[in-house]
Amino acid sequence: MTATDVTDLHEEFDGDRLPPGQRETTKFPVLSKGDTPDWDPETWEFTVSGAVEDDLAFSWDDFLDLPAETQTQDFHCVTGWSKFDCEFTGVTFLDLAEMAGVEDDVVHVMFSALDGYTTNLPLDACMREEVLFAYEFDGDSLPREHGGPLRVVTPHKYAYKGAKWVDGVEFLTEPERGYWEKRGYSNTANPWNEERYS
Ligand SMILES: Nc1nc2c(c(=O)[nH]1)N[C@H]1C(S)=C(S)[C@@H](COP(=O)(O)O)O[C@H]1N2
Ligand SMILES: [Mo]
Repeated sequence: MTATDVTDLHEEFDGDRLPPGQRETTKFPVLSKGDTPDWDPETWEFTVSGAVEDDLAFSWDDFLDLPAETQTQDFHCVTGWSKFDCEFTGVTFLDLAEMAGVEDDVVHVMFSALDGYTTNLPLDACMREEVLFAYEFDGDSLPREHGGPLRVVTPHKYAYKGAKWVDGVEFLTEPERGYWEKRGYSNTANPWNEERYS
């Protein structure tokens, strides 16, 4: 699959490719609030719910049948490291939103994950081509510790906005805060504005 390069998105935020206060690493550190949760491909289910015309539920096989794309993206962790040129393959948020039919009064989105993690974003921060539900990294299955089987990637935000082990997306008519947003991380998380903590 040919990759779409979205590593120029920093231009939209009037910033350098390396956001302020970040240092580049070629490693891919693991940051999780706890252990990597188990998952069973036979029983795993990914749901799209909330203020949508059609609730959706996908088995693992169904999810893999959805149209996918590959993008080259940068990854910015709030703890200060950035990793350039990550190749992620997955389903776009835009495609899933289109399938579900987002109702007019939706303003916000909550992602939930197998380890109990949650994270939130305004709808307009999700309706962007680079927000992916990714299941491959650099041509292989997404490593379990990095969120396999499925994670969200948000290269326009610090990486805590991308839920690893994601298994649910809920469309909301009021903003709500997720796991780290309730514990002092920035709700907005723009790396070029150093929105780290609130
Ligand atoms: N489900 C889940 N997603 C998560 C986390 C987590 O603990 N659980 N940690 C977040 C944080 S704080 C960061 S920095 C990134 C780290 O992703 P990585 O471990 O692949 O580097 O995942 C985010 N997504
Ligand atoms: Mo993080």
